[in-house]
Order: sequence, then C-alpha cells, then structure tokens
Amino acid sequence: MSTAEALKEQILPEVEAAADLTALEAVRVAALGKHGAVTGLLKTLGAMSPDERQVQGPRIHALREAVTAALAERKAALEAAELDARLARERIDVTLPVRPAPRGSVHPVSQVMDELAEIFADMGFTVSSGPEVETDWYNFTALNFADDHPARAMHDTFYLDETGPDGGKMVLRTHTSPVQIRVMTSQQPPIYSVMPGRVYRSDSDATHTPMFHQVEGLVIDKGITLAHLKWTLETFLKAFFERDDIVLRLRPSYFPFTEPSAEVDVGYTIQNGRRVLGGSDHWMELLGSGMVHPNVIRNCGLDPDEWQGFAFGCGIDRLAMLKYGMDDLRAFFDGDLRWLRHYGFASLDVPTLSGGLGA
Ligand code: 2U9
Repeated sequence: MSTAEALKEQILPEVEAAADLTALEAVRVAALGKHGAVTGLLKTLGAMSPDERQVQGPRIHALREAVTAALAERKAALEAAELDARLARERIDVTLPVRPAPRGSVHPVSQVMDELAEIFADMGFTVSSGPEVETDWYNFTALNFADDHPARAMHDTFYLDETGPDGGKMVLRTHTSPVQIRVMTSQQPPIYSVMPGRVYRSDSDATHTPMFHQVEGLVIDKGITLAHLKWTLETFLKAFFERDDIVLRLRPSYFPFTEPSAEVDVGYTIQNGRRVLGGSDHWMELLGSGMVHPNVIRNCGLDPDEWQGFAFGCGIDRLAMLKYGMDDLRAFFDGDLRWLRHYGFASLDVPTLSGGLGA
C-alpha cells in the first residue's frame, strides 16, 4: 500500500470520528495544515524523478481531494446537527399564554363609566373631562348660584385655603357641571357631550360618601325641548339596563342651573321580593335634569334666544348598584378584594352596544 493510501485510511476515519467542529478543525490542521501529513506528502513531489512523480502525483492529489471533500462533508453535517440542537434548545411554544392570567379586575364604577360612554358615543355624544379642583366661579357662579343663594349650602362644599387664579375661592368640585361651563366657553355649539367623573361633598353615611362619581350630560343646539331630554334619557336607560320597558316620569323640581327643572323617576316592579327596573308599578328617583337656564347660557357668552339646551345629572355609583345588585355604597371604596373579585369585571371585557353590555 502506498503512503498516500495509508494516510487516506488513517485520516478519513478520523474525519468521520470528529465529534464537533473543534475536533474536526484539529484533524484538518493535522492533515492539510502547514505541517500536516498530506501537505508534507505533497512537498515530497518536488524531489521525485519525473517518472516517479507521474505515478505518485495523481495518488497524492487524489488523497488531498478525498480528505478535503470528507472534511467539507463532515463540517456540513456537524453544522446542521448544531443548528438542530440550537433550534430544539431555543424552541418557543407560541401557543403558550404570554403572561399568567391577570388577577386584577375592573371596578364596577369604571365598568359603568365605560358602558355609559359607549352608549352616549353611539348616540353622537362626546366625552369631556375637567379639573377636580375648581374655582368658585366655575363650580357655582357661572351656574347661576347667586353669592348669597341658599343653593350653595345644598352642596356640602370642601373649600381650599388657597385662592384661585381669579382671586376667588377654590373648591373640590361638588358636581361635574363646571366641565359643561368649560366646554361651553371653549367650543362652539352645537354641543352634545357627557361628563363622567369624581365629585366631592362633605357627607358620609350608608348612602353618601365624601367622594362619589357623577355623570352629567349637556346638549346645546337650536330648537331643543324637554321632549329631546326625555327621549335621550329613555334611550340611554333602555340601553344601559338592557330593557325595552323602561318608563320615566318627570316631576317638577328646582336647580339654579336649569329652568324648568325636573327630577326623573324610573318605574320598577317587585319580582320575588326584589326590585326590577321596568314597568310602572312603583317609582324611584334616579336623575335630575332640566332645560339649561338662560343665565347659564349667557354666562358662557352665548345668546339664549339663539341657543337652547338640556342637561341632566346622575350618580354613577347608584347606577352601578341598581344594575349589578349591590346594596351598600361604602363597599365601593373599601378596597376589599373579596368584594372586587365578586363584583369586578374582566379587564378585556370592553363593553360595546353591539357586543352586549352585560357580557
Ligand atoms: C350646565 C347646565 C346644567 C346638570 C344637572 C342635575 C340636574 C342633578 C344630581 C343628580 C344626583 C347630582 O349625583 S347627584 O347628586 N344632578 O340633579 N344636574 S341638571 O345641569 C347642568 C349642568 C351644567 C352648564
């Protein structure tokens, strides 16, 4: 057997046995490197006689090609195996949830705010918001509360020590009505907007908390009447309580900012000892409302002979209690996780009219 054949029988099994790319590189250097066995054999060609070179030349070159080919084949196999191992190691199961299911839940007040915003948005209303610390002017004066008017005492107001930018008193807003003033003084009518938010009154018992949530609505347009007000409230309440048999009754009332003013009662029936909204066997007071007082329209720089409107206000906490059957207002603000887990809503349940609000 020639030296070339002997080397081939030695090197090819070494190539095959190389377990990884580092071992294979060592085999390559030992065979084809500067001082490798095959390289050494190639160097012997120069010292051979022409006849001998004619015989040994093809053998030695064939050896080099066989070793080179075997090295390339083994390298490709090892690289493919390494890639497979890496893919297996770094495999991601895209069907697994990205994070554990959320443990928090949406508070019923937030849920009701989302629901009513959806309903009014479907009716063409925008949603407006404003500051919770207000000046006396926005909270009272612009709304036609005279300085010495007893109606100011109707709201148990939290006054701040600081004075406002206009030099007047600052208050924690007692209703969301100052947002309507801000909207009317910054936007051109027609205005169709609802204002949900926190309000503050110094009052605390089973049915009152010092902070509670209100939604008020405002329409300013031409030719607006009480009929538009009643239709709007009926349409909203039917969608909100998901019942077509909601009946409303307007009773005369008094608010400084509306004239005429009306308390709005909603009819209910008793079923299995529980109050169920709908029908007109019994009545409960649910909202306050009225036609926006001409003085308020004037205070906002508009001509009351040109623009009329209606407004309404309602406690959001009360809406939530009625819809979801909760009986103690104070539980809303206790932060009791058991209560929240029972009454809370899944964070991804976005309420829509088309998707079903109660879903
Ligand atoms: C402007 C003009 C008129 C908003 C209104 C009521 C009647 C009302 C109470 C219901 C229960 C508040 O949460 S509650 O205590 N609200 O009775 N609110 S009309 O009238 C406005 C508001 C702004 C510029």
